[in-house]
Amino acid sequence: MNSVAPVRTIRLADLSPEERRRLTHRSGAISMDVTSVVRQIVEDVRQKGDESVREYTERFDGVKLDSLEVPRVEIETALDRIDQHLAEAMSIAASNIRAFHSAQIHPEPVVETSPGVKVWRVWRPIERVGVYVPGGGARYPSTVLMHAVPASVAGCSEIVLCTPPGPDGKVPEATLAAAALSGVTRVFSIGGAQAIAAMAYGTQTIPPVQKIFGPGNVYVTAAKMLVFGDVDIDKPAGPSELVIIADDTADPRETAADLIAQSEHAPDNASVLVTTSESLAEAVLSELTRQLEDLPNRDRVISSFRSNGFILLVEDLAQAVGFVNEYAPEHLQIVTVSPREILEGINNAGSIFLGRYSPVPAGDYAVGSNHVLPTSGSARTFGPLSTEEFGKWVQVQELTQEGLRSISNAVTAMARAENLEGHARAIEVRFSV
Ligand code: HSO
Ligand code: ZN
Repeated sequence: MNSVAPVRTIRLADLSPEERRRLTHRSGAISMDVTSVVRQIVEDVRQKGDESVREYTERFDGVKLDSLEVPRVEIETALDRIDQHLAEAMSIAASNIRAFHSAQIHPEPVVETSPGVKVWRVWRPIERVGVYVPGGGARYPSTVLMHAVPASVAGCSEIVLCTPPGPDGKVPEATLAAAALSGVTRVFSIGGAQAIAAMAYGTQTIPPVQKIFGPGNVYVTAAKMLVFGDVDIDKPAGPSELVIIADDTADPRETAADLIAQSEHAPDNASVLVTTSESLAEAVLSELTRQLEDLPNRDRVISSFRSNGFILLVEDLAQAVGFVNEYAPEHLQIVTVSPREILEGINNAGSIFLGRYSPVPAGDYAVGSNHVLPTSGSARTFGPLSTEEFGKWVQVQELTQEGLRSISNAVTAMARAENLEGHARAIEVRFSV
């Protein structure tokens, strides 16, 4: 091949510790400039409500909205107006997402820590949640499903969706259809930092929510960070990432297609192949060049490959596992002789796809697993979006007189050691005559 390689190839053994650190480090930091612009928007919306939301929508989205809210009837009829194949696809996806997310909350056992001392937890939903879904070039009805289905499974009573209006002032029909399928209660055609502020503080028409979810550009993310504290937020989403661990049993065509798929979301995505096989690496490079030729999103992929993509040659699969744990990818695909064996060693990854028939795009849409995942290395400490995040456990304790008596000395001794005489007396008063 005489064309330039679409991604660089690196040999792990050649890297200095510093180079290795740079390769695994991604930053989620937001610049001060963005934060100061967003602070103004958030303050304006907080003080002036709808009027300010309208002004910013006109300025940033270029549309003058009559009504910020999409009428209920438009949401309810959207499924009939979209292509029926798409409607069917979305309802399959929604039902698989519902099945998987319904299995995430189990009633917990009542634990009797001593005779007569019972403690347990009950699950309670967050009452009002907000979901932000980006617009612009990207249309993500799948992201509506990934948030709103778990929210409705959790039992949230108000699920508000905000998404920017298109140039015609409208929300895409497929987004409305996804809202209808997943139990969204109200849809507003507003976007950006102004939408986040509106959901955080409420306006004349937009109800305030208690937790805001959903991906967005840096302005949306900065707004979420600013309102955090007044409301809860999910984890900030960075550029999408995939690491594939492959040995010489992997198919180069499939591997190249998977790397390309993950890099077509935006020009800063990361697709990484970690392999023990030099011949696979070479074959993947020529496949990439070939498959990119007629890809509609080719420019984004090329730019992602240039900035964050690479092929890493390792000596054995143990080295591959070590590297993945350092990198902590959002998505990990394992295409080796025994993927489940490799799985045992993986500690840090958001969502793991085992074997050649488990490509990431299947999970993006229809497996039922969640596609909202920890990025930028946050898979070291966080997991995927789940039903749990739309509610909370509440702790309950119930003691009998004998139960309380049996632990009373433990309580009073510790209370007095902490100089909290009132605590001790609140126990003793129940046993004095
Ligand atoms: N791969 C993206 C999710 C997505 N893919 C949405 C298609 N639509 C981040 O996990
Ligand atoms: Zn995707």
